[in-house]
Amino acid sequence: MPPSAPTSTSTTRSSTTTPEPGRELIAIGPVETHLIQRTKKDPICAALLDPENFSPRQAAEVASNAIKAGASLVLIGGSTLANQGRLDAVVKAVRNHVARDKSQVPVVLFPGNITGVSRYADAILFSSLLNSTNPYFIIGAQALGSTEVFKAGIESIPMGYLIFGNNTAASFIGQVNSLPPSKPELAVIYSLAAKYLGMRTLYLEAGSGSGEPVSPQTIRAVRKVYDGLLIVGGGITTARAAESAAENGADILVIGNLLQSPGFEGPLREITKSLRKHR
Ligand code: 1GP
Repeated sequence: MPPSAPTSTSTTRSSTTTPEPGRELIAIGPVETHLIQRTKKDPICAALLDPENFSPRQAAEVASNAIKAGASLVLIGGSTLANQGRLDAVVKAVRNHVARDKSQVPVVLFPGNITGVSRYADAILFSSLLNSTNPYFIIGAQALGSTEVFKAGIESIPMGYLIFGNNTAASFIGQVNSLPPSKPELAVIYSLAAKYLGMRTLYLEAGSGSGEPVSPQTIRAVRKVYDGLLIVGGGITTARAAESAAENGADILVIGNLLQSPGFEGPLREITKSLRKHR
């Protein structure tokens, strides 16, 4: 966890509120504060590791190399993760490695289900899949997983999650009423709903390995109405695609699939370099 990150009780990036004594707002934790501060400077790249694809040792090595290539956040999770023990082992290995490297990069859970909680992480993206057709993915899994998060005492970052397009594991497993990539106005109304529900983070997801990343038009339209942390992922493998998402308002670009290719460090470095000139 970044030791320098101060704790804060402000509700959004653009407003500060002083709560009445005894009626404190839900505090924004150190990881979220760090991400907000960090992305004010530049958009950042998050390395996403699916424990289904890596052994704990491999995951630690890939995370370490991704950080050396400029990734500023490590996300761990996946749509089909069934083995919570495996998740724990991967998170622990990555966390230890990151701590040894003294890189101060947060290791954050990106759960697809109740199996996605690990007490070894710095924080969890506590998300609701807003365009699922199944209430389980909107609030059921969250209720079932909440006790584990509470017991673990890990920081929770409230997040709206929106899935675009079809033919990806995320859209299939999440049983989504998929947002049409060519209709940014539909993404806008969901983003406004997320904002009014108090979700301080929003993830626009095209799905891992998608041939069609979230469009620049959609990112731009959402950015106009949503002032929280904006995460974009799915199918981003080039500096050009990352730059386009950053230019249109993304704060965090998530890279997953690319990390499974040997020699990913080169293209990843190009991606992270391309993000440095966008604020
Ligand atoms: C998937 O958005 C992430 O949840 C990352 O997608 O694996 O295509 O990089 P990729």
